[in-house]
Amino acid sequence: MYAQMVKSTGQAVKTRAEMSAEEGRFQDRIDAGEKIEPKDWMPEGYRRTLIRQIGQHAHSEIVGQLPEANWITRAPTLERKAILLAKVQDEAGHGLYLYCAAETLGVSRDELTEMLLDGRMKYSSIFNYPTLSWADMGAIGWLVDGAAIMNQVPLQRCSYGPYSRAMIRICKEESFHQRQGFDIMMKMAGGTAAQKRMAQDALDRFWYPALMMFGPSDGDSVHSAQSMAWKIKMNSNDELRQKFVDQTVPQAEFLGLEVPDPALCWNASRGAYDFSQPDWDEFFRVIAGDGPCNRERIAARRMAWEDGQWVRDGLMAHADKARAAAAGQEEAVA
Ligand code: BYC
Repeated sequence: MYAQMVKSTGQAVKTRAEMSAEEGRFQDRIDAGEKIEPKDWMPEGYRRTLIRQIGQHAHSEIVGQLPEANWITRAPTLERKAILLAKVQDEAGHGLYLYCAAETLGVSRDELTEMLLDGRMKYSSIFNYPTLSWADMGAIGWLVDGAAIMNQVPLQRCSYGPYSRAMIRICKEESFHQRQGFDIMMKMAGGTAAQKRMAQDALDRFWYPALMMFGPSDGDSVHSAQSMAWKIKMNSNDELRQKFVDQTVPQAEFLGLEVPDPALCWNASRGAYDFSQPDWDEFFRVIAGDGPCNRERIAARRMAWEDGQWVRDGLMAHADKARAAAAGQEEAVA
């Protein structure tokens, strides 16, 4: 039933003249900055695009727990372990708010999960890279959560009410995550020579994957034009990538680390850094399922889904019994 919804909506944006009267009124509401709520009329493409984006975002939060969970038992101190555990739990919470937001559009969490497991829905490319050392926990918090915030702060103002409201809480928590990552990097970069090398190695491995999180270059972004017209997306991929680079390079300098890009330099006339693009062939391979950890991540999600089947069955059986008991009581009263 929902196979259609994940099909690309990358068609040309309709002009006013091409819109039906209903579509025109809907676009007026968007242009006026009104929030669209679940029971409001919306074009089918708007609904499908939101399900795709919110669903993929939810999957990213859930799959995103895996690379960090890998380090919970190996965190260097009890304090670091407690902090990392809390962060990973926060990501689970983000996934749940986002699944709830997607459910308001008429898709169930089961359907979304099945689409993730059979490859019809994606999750962020970043989580297909392995976490090889403790410094990677610092790099993920600093760079990955940093990129996530850059992308998600504007989404607090997006046009769909439930998504924008979910973003407000998520962004608050992501800010804490970013700071804890930067704090790990400060400790590592200011530590022994070996610790500093670990921090640099983590930056070397996560820099370009972090830049890929913003999606392909604007010229290759099939959804941007329509999503921006509908305010499902507030900025283009390249705009946010540039903002991220401009914000992060001075932070790397403060840490005494080197961004792994020989072409990186300040462009005074643009008031921004010039930088090298990531390897886009690698990006497209990773999102097509052929990254370093894609198979491992999906296998972990499949195992969790199958292992949890008895819990879902038990809850359904309990709900059926409660419904039958309530119906029996009503009959007795009548
Ligand atoms: N990874 O037309 P485009 C987090 C796909 S943070 C995988 O530009 P769109 C977290 C795209 O889906 C990460 N796929 O697409 C942080 C499309 O394929 P489909 C999650 C990607 O949607 C820390 C195709 O490429 N954040 O969760 O306009 C700890 C063409 O791209 C990626 C969000 O999801 C990618 N990096 O723009 C724990 C934020 N980039 O769908 C967790 C909300 C592109 O046609 N999402 N693709 O098969 C967005 O803002 C937008 O969806 C994107 C992509 C900017 C990501």
